[in-house]
This record gives sequence, C-alpha cells and structure tokens, in this order.
Amino acid sequence: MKLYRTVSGLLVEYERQTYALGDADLDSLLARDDLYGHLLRVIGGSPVVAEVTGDAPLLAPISTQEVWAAGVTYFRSRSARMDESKDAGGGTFYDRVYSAERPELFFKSTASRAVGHLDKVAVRSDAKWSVPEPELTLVCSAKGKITGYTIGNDMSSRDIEGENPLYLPQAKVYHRSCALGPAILVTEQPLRRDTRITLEILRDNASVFSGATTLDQLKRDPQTLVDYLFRDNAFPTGAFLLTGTGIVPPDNFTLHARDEIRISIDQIDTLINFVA
Ligand code: DO4
Ligand code: MG
Repeated sequence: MKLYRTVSGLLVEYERQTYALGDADLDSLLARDDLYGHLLRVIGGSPVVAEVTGDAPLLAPISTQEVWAAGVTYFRSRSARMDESKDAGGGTFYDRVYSAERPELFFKSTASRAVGHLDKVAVRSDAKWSVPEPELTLVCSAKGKITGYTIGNDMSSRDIEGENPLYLPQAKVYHRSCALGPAILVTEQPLRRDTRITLEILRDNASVFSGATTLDQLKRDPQTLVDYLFRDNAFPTGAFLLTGTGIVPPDNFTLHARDEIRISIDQIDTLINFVA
C-alpha cells in the first residue's frame, strides 16, 4: 500500500486502485502505530479516483515531522568519510563509529527544507564538492514503530564535512538539502535484505554516474537505529529516519546545476530530482 501527498490531498494506492482520503491529516496518520490497518479501514469508505498524479503534483510526504539521518552505516560510507577527512585527522572517528554500539545520528531536515518528487534539490553556494546520498528512509510512529518506508536523498557537501567534522550540520542542513518520496510504502513487513537501492545521475540526458547496493550491506538493524533516535526524545507526530548511504560517487565527481538524480528502491519507487 502506498500513501501519496498531493496538492489536492492524500491518496492511497492499494491493489491497483487509488483512493482519495479527503482532508485526512498526515500528522495524525503518521503518529499511529497501526497505520496499515487504519488505512485499510479508511479506504473502505473512500472514493476511488482515477490515478495518483493526474493534474495533482506530488509533494514530499511529510508534515510537521523532523527528519533525522544515520551516518557511516555502510562500509562504503566509512571509507569515503575517512578519505575525505584525512587532512583533518578524521581517520579514526569514522572508523570507530562504524563499529561502535551507538550509531551516528544527526538532525537532517524540517519539512520546510525538504522537497518532493520532481522538485529541485540544491547544492550549497560555498561548497565545491556536492553529492546526493540515496538512503532508505524509515517512517516512524510517535511511539517509535516503523510503519513504512520512503526514499530519501541526504544531499551533502563533502568538502565542508571533510574539512572538519564539526561542520557536519552546515554540510547537511540547508535549503532544499533533503528530498523525500515519491510515496510512503506502508507495510507491516520488514523489507527484504536483498532489497536493491540504485542511484543514477544524468547530465544532459547522459548517465554520468550509476551505482547500486543492497540492504544486506546496511550494518545496523533499522529498528535499533529508531530505538536510539527515540531514546530520551519525543516525536509526537512521528519522525523520518534516513539510514545512511552505501553508494558514493568517485572523489572527482561533483553535482552540476540541472543534473537529474534518480534514486530507486525495490518495492518503493523511483525518486527523481533536479539540481537547482
Ligand atoms: O558522518 C557523516 C555523514 C555520513 C552520512 O551521511 C552517511 O553515511 O550517509
Ligand atoms: Mg547520509
């Protein structure tokens, strides 16, 4: 079952039919532990509509939730972070956090900084080395239960985070630095470990980078990441948690204006964004 947010309201796609949820409130839905069962009941009494997009563009499927992110959860990210920070003495702390019991978790975005499918993401004007980070994103209820999944892009300024780890918030949190969508896959089942995540970057319609990983390369258990996030913290309308990147373009690659970023995750969809 997929939950979409459009300019004309929330839609649910279930067994090839699309249902309009009218003025249903995304905050109260995402707070729920029983999102899947609740939506099944709601669509029983909702009108069927023609299709998801039509003339109603998709918006990021977020309301008042905070977006957080985990870092250095794939071996590929550990190596990339160690390389980019080698002149700043970064060798040991990324290595240590990769194998530590406590994960790296950082604040990533508010809804106001996040964009949806087909919208523009941005690179910082003071960064020289910018990349997308394609990440499985957990949709968490107010009590910290994983009720769904979406696709997240943790846009990052690698030169800024590499210069000094204390610059991480500037490398990660800025206007249009996060993309989410196109939809939330609402399910009670965990995703399979062989779920594929792919990234393709197009420039003038030609591919300039493509890469792939699978969820079995994710070193952390998703629910454990959520448990750390919710420890001594309150998320009354739920939260989004990006789970880290396992795909890193080569060190000589940086995004250009108008590049097209395509991130696909099996079962969820493909999230497409353009660089502003
Ligand atoms: O530690 C810096 C951030 C790492 C990150 O965003 C990732 O691994 O995805
Ligand atoms: Mg990341």
